[in-house]
Amino acid sequence: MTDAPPPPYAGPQRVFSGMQPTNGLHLGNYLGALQKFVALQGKYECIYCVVDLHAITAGPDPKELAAKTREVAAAYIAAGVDPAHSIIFVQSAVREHSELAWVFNCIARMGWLERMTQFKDKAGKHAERMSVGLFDYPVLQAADILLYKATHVPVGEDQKQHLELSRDIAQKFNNDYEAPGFFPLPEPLIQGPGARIMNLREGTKKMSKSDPSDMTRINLTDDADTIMNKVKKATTDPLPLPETKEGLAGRAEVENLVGIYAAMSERSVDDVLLEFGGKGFGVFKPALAELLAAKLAPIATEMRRLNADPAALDAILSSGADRARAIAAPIMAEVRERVGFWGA
Ligand code: AQP
Repeated sequence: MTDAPPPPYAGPQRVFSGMQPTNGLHLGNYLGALQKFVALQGKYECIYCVVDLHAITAGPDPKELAAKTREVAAAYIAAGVDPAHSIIFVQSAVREHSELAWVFNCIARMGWLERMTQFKDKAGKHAERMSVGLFDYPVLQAADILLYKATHVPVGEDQKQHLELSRDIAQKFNNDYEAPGFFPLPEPLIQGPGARIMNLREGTKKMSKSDPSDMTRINLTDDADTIMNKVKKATTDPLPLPETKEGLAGRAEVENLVGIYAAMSERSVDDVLLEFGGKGFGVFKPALAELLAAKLAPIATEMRRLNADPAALDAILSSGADRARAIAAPIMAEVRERVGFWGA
């Protein structure tokens, strides 16, 4: 006799995602994740978090953390996340994130975490000098998602492996605590032309907040002159743009710029090459910079307006934390009960 498969998760469909307030958001964060945050509203109940517990793995200045946290919340709203519908809140304001992360620390295996390529990339040759928090980051991420029993997680491609770990943790918890179907196995929502935006100087590295050079990324708050300067200085090669997608093979930096143009103009790469194929970067780069400046300017303006009123942002974040806690607390109470904690 074979065991029947565990029942599928039968709870509500819910979206959860977050971004770290380590530095201002960039075009990769926008195209890889934030644009999807906005598009998913109306289709799902959406919960968007500013993940400050994650940010302290990078040791930010405590005097700046709260301001940077508000800035990420402002970016969410300026890009189109509506706080009247979606929940926007700060991770550290809902203590259950840390509590569930500890339970998951006792579920996840060292071998699972040792395979995480993002830790290897961030630690480089100095893993032994890194904080335990940076190593443990994907376990906290699993807790963030599963604390709300989220079923869908919009992220960039770099987060695919972490999402697989979240699924493994959910499944092992369900098995270990004889709770079939208790946690959903969250689905990453990664597809789309902006899933992996690369560094403007090195097409093999992803665009990142923590890169020491600001010239490697387009920030959401960059003005038109800054964008033009960064795009003009972006690495390319002496050849003209190819006529077809196949011609981008082996030209990572060019592929990245064409991909950005396609994503920002909501056109296909083929369509962009139909217009620019055979032309030089003297034509393409200014067109790309102008497109970026036109699309990002309204977001930057709205971010400035929101950042000028920190009390209003705090009110949104407090109400978001109350709404998040109302979902998280009963789920955490059930976890405590299943784990067998005293008083649960
Ligand atoms: N280059 C990228 N292309 C597409 N998506 C990206 N994301 C990040 N970089 C790119 C997505 O943005 C979301 C927020 O990520 P995060 O704040 O948790 O940090 P991260 O993934 O580590 O991104 P950064 O910008 O590189 O931050 P630092 O330098 O602080 O580590 C995620 O959905 C991510 O996939």
